[in-house]
Amino acid sequence: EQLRRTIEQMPKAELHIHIEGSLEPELIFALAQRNGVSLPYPSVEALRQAYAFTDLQSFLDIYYAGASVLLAEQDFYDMTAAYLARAARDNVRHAEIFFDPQTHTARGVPFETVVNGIWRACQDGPISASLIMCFLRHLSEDEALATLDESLPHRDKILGVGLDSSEVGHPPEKFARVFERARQLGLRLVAHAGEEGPPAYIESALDVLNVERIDHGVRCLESPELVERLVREQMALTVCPLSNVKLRVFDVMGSHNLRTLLDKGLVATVNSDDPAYFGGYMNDNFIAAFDALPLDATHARQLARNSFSAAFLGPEQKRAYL
Ligand code: ES4
Ligand code: ZN
Repeated sequence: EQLRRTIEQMPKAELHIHIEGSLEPELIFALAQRNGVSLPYPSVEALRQAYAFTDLQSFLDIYYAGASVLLAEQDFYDMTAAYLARAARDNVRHAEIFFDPQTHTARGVPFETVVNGIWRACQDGPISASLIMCFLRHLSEDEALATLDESLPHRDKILGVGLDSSEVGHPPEKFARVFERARQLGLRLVAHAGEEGPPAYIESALDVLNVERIDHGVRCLESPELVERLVREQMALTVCPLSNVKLRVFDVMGSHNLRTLLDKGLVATVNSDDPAYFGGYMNDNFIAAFDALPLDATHARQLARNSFSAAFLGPEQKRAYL
């Protein structure tokens, strides 16, 4: 109906997309064949059937297995080009793309192969895009610091740093030094917090890491004091509705707190997280949430507006969208 067309046609920014999570099963199989990598699944259908997650860790195990087919710079280019073309169809005009260099350097793929392939696709792409390098929080801070050092020759290609992978047991404090170093280098700062982890992780991401946006952050509602602060500071939350249901952060979409976040004045945005694994891209996330929750066209426009106000764009580019 009309609401659906409004959602589809609105210009929007995507601020929470893991590029490795955009790798569709068909492309995983094509790259496996091209690179002579053998997969533990006989077919595209069998791989897709393995996408039955019970929590974040059960997803991450399959996500890291899928990424194992990425070896050459062209593989990273093709993956990124496919995402950008798909996002453009959803009227995404700007994307701030996460990548996980340690997932690849640990397998012997050079850092420059990863960043150059992704970056070149962004240069060639149909929409504006920039790169946020994420540290894997299940690894040590020393390994994150080594990754930051490896990125320095590519400083001009990287807008910021983030923190992803297994949240519980790996609080933001573990990465205080590497985020301080990144801040001194002029990198923008974000972190996943309050997806599976408690509100205290959101607070330490703000107080210890000095992040400028919170990725997910949906568990903030468990702390009224934290909500008051996030509203006061107009701190954006990059919410990922389909991801939250697939990883059982919420049992069903009808239980998602997106409407409540907006009602409280929080700067929530809608994003796809790992679209190839969670059942949809940007507009699919909007439509799934809007079908299940009491949200109307005013909320849709607010979410699109929030996506540009929270984007790391220059004031003149922002004004063009706001
Ligand atoms: C992720 Cl949904 C999510 N959470 C944490 N780390 C991730 N990496 C890719 N997707
Ligand atoms: Zn994420």
